[in-house]
Amino acid sequence: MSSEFQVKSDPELWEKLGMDVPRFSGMPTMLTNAYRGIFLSQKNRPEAMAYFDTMVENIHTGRIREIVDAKESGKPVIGTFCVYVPEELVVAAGGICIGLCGGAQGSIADAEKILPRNICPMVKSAFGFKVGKICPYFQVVDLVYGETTCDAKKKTWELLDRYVPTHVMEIPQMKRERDKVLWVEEVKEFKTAVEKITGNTTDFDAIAGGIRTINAKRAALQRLNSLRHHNPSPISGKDMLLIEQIAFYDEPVRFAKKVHELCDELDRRIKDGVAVAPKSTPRILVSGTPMALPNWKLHHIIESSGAVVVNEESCIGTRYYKDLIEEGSENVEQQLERLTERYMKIDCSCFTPNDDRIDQVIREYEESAAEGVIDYCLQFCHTYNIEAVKLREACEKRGIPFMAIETDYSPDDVGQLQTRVEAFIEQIRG
Ligand code: BJ8
Repeated sequence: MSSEFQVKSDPELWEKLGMDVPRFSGMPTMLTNAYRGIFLSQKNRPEAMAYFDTMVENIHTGRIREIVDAKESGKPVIGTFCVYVPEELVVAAGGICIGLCGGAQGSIADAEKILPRNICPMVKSAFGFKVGKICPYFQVVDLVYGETTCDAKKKTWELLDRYVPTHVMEIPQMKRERDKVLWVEEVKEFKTAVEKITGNTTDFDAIAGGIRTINAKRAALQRLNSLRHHNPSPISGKDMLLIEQIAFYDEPVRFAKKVHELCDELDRRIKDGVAVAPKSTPRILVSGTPMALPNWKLHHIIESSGAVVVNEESCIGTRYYKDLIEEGSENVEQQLERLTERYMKIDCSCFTPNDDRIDQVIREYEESAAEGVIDYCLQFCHTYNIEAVKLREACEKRGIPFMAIETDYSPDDVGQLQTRVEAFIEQIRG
């Protein structure tokens, strides 16, 4: 596939979406080269990865066309930046939900013309995509729904609203009974906003359908993650991360089906002893801040240094799919309560206290038979950075090798990170 792989272009479509076409036209070649080097150079990939390769080839064309067609048939598109915004309700209302977090260095300079430099690269990258008109997903959304998780995000939404209608969901910072009361109210307000834009009422059956669809997507990812925990690993960490990223822009029913097809292949691989690395390969759990497309920097460093990533404790990872919504509610009120309860289990460091997350990392470490933890923190993300102190203590107490990394999207520190990661892997090898 490597030589034929080509990220596709569609200047006519991009023009129609109001993009900066001359500037964006170099992007497919850049992405093609990066993808060939990082993904297609891997040995012994599962054959079912072909679907996800195709999703990357069509990332700026085929998938966008599908979304535009759906829009034209009356399905509005809602963009989100956080796994606290309930996509079940978008699906219930007949809309399309797209994750808009930015993982590229290329849009940072656009953002820095307006935003301060010393804020999280994920926020800058997303904002830069919109102001530079260099992301077809941002161009296609009807509205975006932000949240009040971290300071960088919640203040950026005020500015983003100048470019695209931006609603904000208040996410409490604690998880007491009274916070749950507020949270359920916020979920109801979100439901109303989604209904308004879609023009559809989300009744009991529609919500039940939305919950079933997204539960099925999360369950497929759970199955995949538990298969990839097998030692020796039947799939690389890079491929797993890619699938976790695609989960935020693919059509959910098709995506779940393709994930199950991959799982069936991994089942066979495990039975036949087929793996991407020998059993003796050091196994790393990566925890921390999310890695939005096309941020493959740390995984590529780890896996080209002779280790394999066996788990992502991240919102583009297990935090997104570890919990399902209990089905079988009797009325809409109960559906929304159960939905909120599920969302309240997400253990983002924006909450205080957040000790559940520390326990969760240790649990995932054990389940994935990992041999070391690399905690990944995007620059200027204070909550994850400070929470790394507790995570380090918990790991050290159990004798788990631990390393914290703080970085951004620039390639400048790759050499230095590579040296540190190699030393960490040597420490695991003993
Ligand atoms: S639930 S992790 S998706 S807020 S990394 S922008 S917190 S400064 S992404 Fe997140 Fe929701 Fe939490 Fe997950 Fe701010 Fe930190 Fe940047 Fe972050």
